[in-house]
Amino acid sequence: MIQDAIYDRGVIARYRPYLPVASSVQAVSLNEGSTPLVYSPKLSSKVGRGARVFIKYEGLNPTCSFKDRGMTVAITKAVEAGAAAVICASTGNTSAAAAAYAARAGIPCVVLLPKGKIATGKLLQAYAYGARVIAVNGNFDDALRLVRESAGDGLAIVNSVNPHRIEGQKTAAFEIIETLGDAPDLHILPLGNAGNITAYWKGYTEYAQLGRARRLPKMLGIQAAGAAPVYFGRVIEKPDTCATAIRIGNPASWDGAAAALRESSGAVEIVADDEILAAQAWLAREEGIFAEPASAASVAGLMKCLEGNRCAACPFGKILDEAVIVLTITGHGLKDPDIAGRFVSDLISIEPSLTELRKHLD
Ligand code: AN7
Repeated sequence: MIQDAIYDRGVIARYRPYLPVASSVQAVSLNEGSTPLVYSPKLSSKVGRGARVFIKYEGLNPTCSFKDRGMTVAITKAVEAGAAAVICASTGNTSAAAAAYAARAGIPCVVLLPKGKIATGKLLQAYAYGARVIAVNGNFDDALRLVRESAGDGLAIVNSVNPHRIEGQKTAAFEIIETLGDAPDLHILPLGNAGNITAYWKGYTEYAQLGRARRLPKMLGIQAAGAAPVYFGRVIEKPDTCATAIRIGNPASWDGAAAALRESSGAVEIVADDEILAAQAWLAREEGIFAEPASAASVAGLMKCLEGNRCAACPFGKILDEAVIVLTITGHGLKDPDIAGRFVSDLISIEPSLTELRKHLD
């Protein structure tokens, strides 16, 4: 006898009472969530003072990014509302998730992508899941504006301007609290369109209000230096970074990010592209965790704070000994094979003989 729980263990099945999905509504799910919280001994010892650093590895979701948590709720609600099709603008991961969950629901999906600035893996996913892919001659902010303008055309918008996305994404904070037994002292994550920091803060505060956590973390958002509107406090007209996922100049959830930063006594920090790429390599080689560049920004941010050249507002200097720090790795490294291509520059090729092989074994 197959139990119901075997069919669906996604975030709606596990957190329905905390989500805007009635018990009568069938979830559109791919068993997203339940991602591992991986202890990082090397980051912990780098931080020192008895700190423990954990990585919430969201790259292990069904489409290999954190976007699946919000998309299961957004697509479930779109189907419930009778939407004929869904649309989103994306720097890549939202479109991959939207395409997959729309396929699962059996409804068409249109994705608008900034032309030429999408990591190959994400583009392939959108096509593989059968989305209609449209490249916009402009950046993500232009694509999102276009999506918002299309609102009257009978398409449900599944960008994080859709509040159901935030609801689903907050479940990552629930899982962290359940695993640790409390909220961490500090939570570090990349900051792009600002939906995720808004969602984590909502999740942490909701669980604290329910008595599931005794404390709240300080939130530390990391932006790429060339695409840092929240850090600089102004819209960036031409955002630029190798971390294409967070190449965003005018975040839709700016207000949510500002509230999370203010209420948590957190801060936003910037990292340069070379710091992001160095952190990506370090995390893969030292901890065995392969992150896409935007996600490696979290690690780069932590390293920058450790080196002491952090901004005045940085909560890092204020955290106590034996702090618990969580870092979100938002997307898998395989998402962006072009950036990762630099790792294979020293490819060795040999004839299939043991003598040949031995020349390379010392
Ligand atoms: C790997 O897919 O905005 O601050 O359109 O893909 O919640 O936007 C992606 C964002 C971090 C930033 N890490 O999160 C999109 C999109 C990865 C991402 C972010 C994104 P938000």
